Amino acid sequence: MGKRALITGITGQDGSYLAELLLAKGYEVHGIKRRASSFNTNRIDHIYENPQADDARFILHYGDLTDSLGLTRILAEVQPDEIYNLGAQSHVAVSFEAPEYTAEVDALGTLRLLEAIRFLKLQDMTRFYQAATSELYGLVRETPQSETTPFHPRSPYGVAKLHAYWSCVNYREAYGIFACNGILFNHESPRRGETFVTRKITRGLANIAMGLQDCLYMGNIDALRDWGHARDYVRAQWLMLQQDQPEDYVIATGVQYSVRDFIRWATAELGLKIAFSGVGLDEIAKVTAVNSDRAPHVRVGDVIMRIDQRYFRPAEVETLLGNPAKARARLGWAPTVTAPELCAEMMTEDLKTAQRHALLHAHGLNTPVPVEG
Ligand code: NDP
Ligand code: GDR
Repeated sequence: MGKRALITGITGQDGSYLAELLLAKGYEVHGIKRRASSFNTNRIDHIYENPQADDARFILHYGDLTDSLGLTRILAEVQPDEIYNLGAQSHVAVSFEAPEYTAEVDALGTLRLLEAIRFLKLQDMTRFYQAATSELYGLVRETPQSETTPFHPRSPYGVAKLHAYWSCVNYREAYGIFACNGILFNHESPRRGETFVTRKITRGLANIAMGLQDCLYMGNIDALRDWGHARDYVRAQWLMLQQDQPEDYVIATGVQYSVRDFIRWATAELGLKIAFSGVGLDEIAKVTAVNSDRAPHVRVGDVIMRIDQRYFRPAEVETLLGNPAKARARLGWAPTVTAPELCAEMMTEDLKTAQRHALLHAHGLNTPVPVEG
């Protein structure tokens, strides 16, 4: 019989790719989903199975990381071989607006799961993956960042994830739980949440190309990140739990670009040439050439990006660059998609969606409005 996995955050970007991976490997996959007033399963609808079927291998449970008893009940029922704790309030900027909730979910939620493993005496059978993050490094002390680089988080999100990181280490040391922190650098995909910077750019530019939005409003476009593809990164999550010993690993590409670079690639995918001008909050990006018909609503001279103070954070993480040498050596893991390739894939998918929305709009049907983020 295949293994049984429990994924928190299964409706998120990583949860959906990880569920696909585990199902393909023959796992029975259980996921915890939050009750919402509207459907929140669009990333996993394609793998949903009839729960009444005897051979169903994909099973959802209502639950929330703020609810200890509910989590403990689900663990007792499922008796998982592996738990992947991907659930989180994962938006850094939002964590400044909702610091207490972020700590409840991201810090204490992790503790609740570890404590449930201990309480139910599952430590000999259940392995635990914690979605740690490069946001732990925050104000970076050395470059590139590795498993031994000191932490200095710069947001309530980062601070909460630091608590979770150490809870994981502590339960490993104190109770022998097979618990691993995956210190993952930014990873993206066409399923990325719409308010994270890469998706905001590809979605916004696709909407501009199709005449559904006028301009993209951005924050700190000089921030530097190490971006990889989510599909590659969930493979690393699984690999960590297949080792003989529980350890923590940095997962990154080892290559760094700016948000500005990402905007340039995304516009180039649309056949647009742009020039940045102005400084600080007055900086803009203007179209200087249109070389294809992928952006039928864009003209030379259009201003397609402006800076908006609203998208700056009270404390910024200016630069992140990971060193994935340990993962390469011990897990045999390597990324397969570069950041420019990732951008091209996201741009293509968002352009298809925008074209569809433009068609609906032209026929007076409902079109989703641009999102803030
Ligand atoms: P998403 O924001 O796409 O997904 C987050 C998931 O957590 C969603 O399924 C969400 O449910 C769920 N969730 C939120 N709050 C709760 C709660 N109170 N109880 C239960 N579930 C909850 O994140 P990603 O898939 O991008 O990231 C996965 C994990 O990895 C997160 O923990 C994130 O912090 C971490 N991480 C992500 C990185 C990245 O670059 N993507 C890098 C490093 C770490 P719903 O769909 O209902 O909102
Ligand atoms: P991050 O991702 O904060 O690194 O956290 P995000 O894509 O939100 O920001 C990356 C960088 O871009 C800058 N930026 C903007 N960001 C957003 N969202 N919107 C904007 O308009 C904008 N303009 C500039 C940001 O200031 C930042 O420097 C992500 C999340 O997935 C976390 O859960 C995860 O832990 C880390 O990556 C690793």
